[in-house]
Amino acid sequence: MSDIFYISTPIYYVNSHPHIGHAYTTIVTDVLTRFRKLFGDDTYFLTGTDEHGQKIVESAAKSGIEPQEFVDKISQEFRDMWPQLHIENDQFIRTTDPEHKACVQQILQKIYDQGEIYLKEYEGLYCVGCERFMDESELVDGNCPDHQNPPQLYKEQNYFFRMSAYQDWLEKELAQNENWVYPGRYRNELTQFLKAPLQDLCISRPKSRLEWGIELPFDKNFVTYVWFDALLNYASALGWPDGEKYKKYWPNVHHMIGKDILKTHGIYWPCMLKAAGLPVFKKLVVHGHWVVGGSKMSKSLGNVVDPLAMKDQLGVDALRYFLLRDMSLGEDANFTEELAVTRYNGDLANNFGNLLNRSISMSRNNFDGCVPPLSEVGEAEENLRNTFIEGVKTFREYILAFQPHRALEKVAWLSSQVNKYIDSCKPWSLAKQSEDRERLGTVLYTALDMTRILVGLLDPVMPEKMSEARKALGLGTEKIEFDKLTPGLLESGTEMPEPKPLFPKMKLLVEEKTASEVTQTREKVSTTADESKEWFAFDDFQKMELKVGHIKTCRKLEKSAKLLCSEVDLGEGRLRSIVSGAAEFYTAEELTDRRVLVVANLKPVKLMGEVSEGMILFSDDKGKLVLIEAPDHVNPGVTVR
Ligand code: ME8
Repeated sequence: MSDIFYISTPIYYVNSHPHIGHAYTTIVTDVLTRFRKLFGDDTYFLTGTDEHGQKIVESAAKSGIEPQEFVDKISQEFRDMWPQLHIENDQFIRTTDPEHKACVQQILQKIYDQGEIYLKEYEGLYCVGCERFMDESELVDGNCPDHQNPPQLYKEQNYFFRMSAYQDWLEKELAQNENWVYPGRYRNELTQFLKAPLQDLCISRPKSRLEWGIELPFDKNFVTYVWFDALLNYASALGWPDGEKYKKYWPNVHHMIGKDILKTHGIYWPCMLKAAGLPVFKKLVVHGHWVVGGSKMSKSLGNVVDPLAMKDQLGVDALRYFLLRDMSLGEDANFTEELAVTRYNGDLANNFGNLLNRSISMSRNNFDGCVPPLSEVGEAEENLRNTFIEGVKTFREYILAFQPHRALEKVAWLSSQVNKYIDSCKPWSLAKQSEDRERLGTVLYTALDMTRILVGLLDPVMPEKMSEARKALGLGTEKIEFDKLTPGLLESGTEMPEPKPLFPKMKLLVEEKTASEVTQTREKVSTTADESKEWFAFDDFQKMELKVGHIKTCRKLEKSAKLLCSEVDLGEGRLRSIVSGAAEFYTAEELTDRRVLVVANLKPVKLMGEVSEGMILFSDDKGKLVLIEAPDHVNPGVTVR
């Protein structure tokens, strides 16, 4: 039976134009939806725009037009952009849609009738950028840290939702459900936040100050607070309470969001759902931010990346690939054109594109333009086939675990394995001897067949390019079903048209440094070494044994809030037990199956009763630990230098 998979993006504010951050969230959601479809699930993908609130009114005023005309225009920009990025959402919701407004009013009335909304005089500091009241402790030098300006002081009567009443319930939900929020460290952030008493939530704005919003059904003098309105889009879009889509897809809801809106989705939203009597969503998936050249994207810095300009430069599918491959979902990532081009050349042009091109060309040249016959299969073919069977399985697990970056790393590795196989079998030499013809056919068939599997795995990420790749392999335009992504299913004798390079090499925009420039820089560094620092010699460094390890299993140490104990394969024929202080940042499940760097010759110690025989390396950013990973294709036990 197929699973139900409903996934949403945030609905984006229409106070500014779509940028690469919005594009990333929507592309990653699109890719995950396409994969789930490929796996046979019944999917529904929602995105849209958030159109009420003070900041929209201010932006409309700056443009000199009425709010309605303004939101129509910018919402249309988002709507028009998505197909250009090969995004296939099932629905695009706007919070100015009449059906959404009716739903918000119905839910407000329901909660009001239960006595969970009350009126009170309130004084507070309001940040228009965040569209929320802020606590003084959140400010930095009197400014909102995200928007760099001071919040405004408001003293007014407002309606409040008794959110505080849900604190205990929410704490329990978070504690009981390890997988509710992914990655686990965002769950820890929420748990941490709940250590302070939860305040009731102000859910109205007086019309005397703001008219642009959904009127409260129980008081005409107020409109609804924009976040209370916006969050409900996830249910209103499906036709809550009795729409067919609602009945089918709720509560199999997965919300994909950026880390900036963790609090509204991880605290406000579950409390609102609980109060309204709706089952709570299934999973909150939180990704990090793209930073540009090391800085946060912002209009004032002039570094906001336009997805359409990037698409024109890289091509849509290569842009989608880069965004998914280079951001470890959950972490921040750097966006530069150079990184994008380097990734393109490395993974797409030199690795996969080259594989596709050379397998087709050699087969066409030697077998009348067709897929060659497969003869006797040897050890090399058996090994490659098994690697692919295992690889496809792992790939699927990564997708189901919301780790598309790891899935794509796997594909790049599989592709390089086929290239290595071709290099070691040397079909160009086999082609010279007529007695090697059968062997030549087997090698080229195997290369083409594995390439076909890679095309199937890459299809949800690069739909247009993979449609071209299928044509190049003579497969026609139909997508390859997931259960056909197994070796041996390519038909010998299939005609293949003359290949055109799918990913022609791209020029780096910034010239690479020449070898002599690099050396000069090194020399400079060595002469400017800080004398006051305590340096140690290279020989000392060599005393340390650094190795690649593969975490086979991991568990939390019950007696400790901070410690995790991993069983690590270091290629020694046994597993080492290593304790790390990372439980605040990673769950045991998240660390399992990672390739890591290990200090292998640390003297064993006992920590909380567990022997620890080494140290797993993390970067430590002011106390925040981030795992340092080795690529999947490096074997356990390999030395790190
Ligand atoms: O917050 N990197 O809308 P918004 C990655 N309307 N993703 C980014 C990003 C970056 N640098 N910048 C933005 C709102 N995003 C509310 C949401 S939902 C009920 C209401 C993405 O236009 C990321 O998904 O400010 C982030 O959470 C979202 O855009 C914020 O979009």
